[in-house]
Amino acid sequence: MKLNRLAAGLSLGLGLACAAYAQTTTLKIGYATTKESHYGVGSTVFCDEIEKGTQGRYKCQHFPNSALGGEREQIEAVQLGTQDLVNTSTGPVGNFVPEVKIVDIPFLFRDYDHARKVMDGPIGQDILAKFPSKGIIALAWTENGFRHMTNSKRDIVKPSDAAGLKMRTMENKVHMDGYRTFGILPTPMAFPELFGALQQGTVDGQENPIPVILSSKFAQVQKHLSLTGHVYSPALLLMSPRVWNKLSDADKKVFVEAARKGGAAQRKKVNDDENNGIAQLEKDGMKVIRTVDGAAFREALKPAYANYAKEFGADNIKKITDVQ
Ligand code: EAX
Repeated sequence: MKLNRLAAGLSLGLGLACAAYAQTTTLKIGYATTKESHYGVGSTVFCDEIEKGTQGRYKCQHFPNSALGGEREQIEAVQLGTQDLVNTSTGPVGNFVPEVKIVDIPFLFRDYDHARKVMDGPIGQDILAKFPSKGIIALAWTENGFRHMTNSKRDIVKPSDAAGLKMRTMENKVHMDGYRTFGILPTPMAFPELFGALQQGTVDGQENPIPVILSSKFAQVQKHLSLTGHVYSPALLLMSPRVWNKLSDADKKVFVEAARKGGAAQRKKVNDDENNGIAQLEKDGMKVIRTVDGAAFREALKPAYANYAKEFGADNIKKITDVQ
């Protein structure tokens, strides 16, 4: 009798332990840069929030430093369902969801406030709604930051200084078409190959936000940094529909809210890096050009803008630039 009770107790305990175990789903989240970088900070807040909000039923395993591949590969994996989450720049996203391309236009946004207001407002939210029909769930906008040029050859103040430089770009046609008007020779390449390409001199330069230049230690392989801020680089927390479709409505709300909080934390880290990181890069040996001739770059871009207007609609571009 006693033994029976013990056995029953044991099996009950084991059953509960199994149930608790079975209830925890670990989601794979990937991103391009380190766990300490803006992507890592945003992803960590997101993951902490889903764990709290689902009482531990969901948690994450982080794959920083492009461990799961370049951003295009990770988005494909999310679409296929072999990866659960990716915190990615919009770089390759327009190849999956064409409606995203408009926010990749150079010199579209005046500053961070403008960009964030558009992303969080009806225009940005309408873009997020385009993802499910392409087999991807867009939980929220996060952020990569305004992009600046670095190179190993010379100071860039105006477009003629950039002319002739072989620059790695993202796999993004909107960027490449714009940068050609600066005279740059754009070379599209996945991010994981970039450090080696800079080191070996396969390309002269690249362009990325301060948090990426810092966390990827580009100061080791690039001498010149020009604060061109020539394009805003939005980012997104994307999720596989395979996981999303299993969530209850309440859990879906938890995930979306968590992604928004993650995005806010990521933006704060971008701000911090913009404020403190440039001095750090100077200490690391970079020569920083703060007096970039923005007007000359905008002027150079005019022919590309005519094409953007054709492709995206001048009205749609104006709707974005009009946001105050
Ligand atoms: O998203 O590819 C790039 O240059 C991106 O800015 C980087 O991977 C972070």
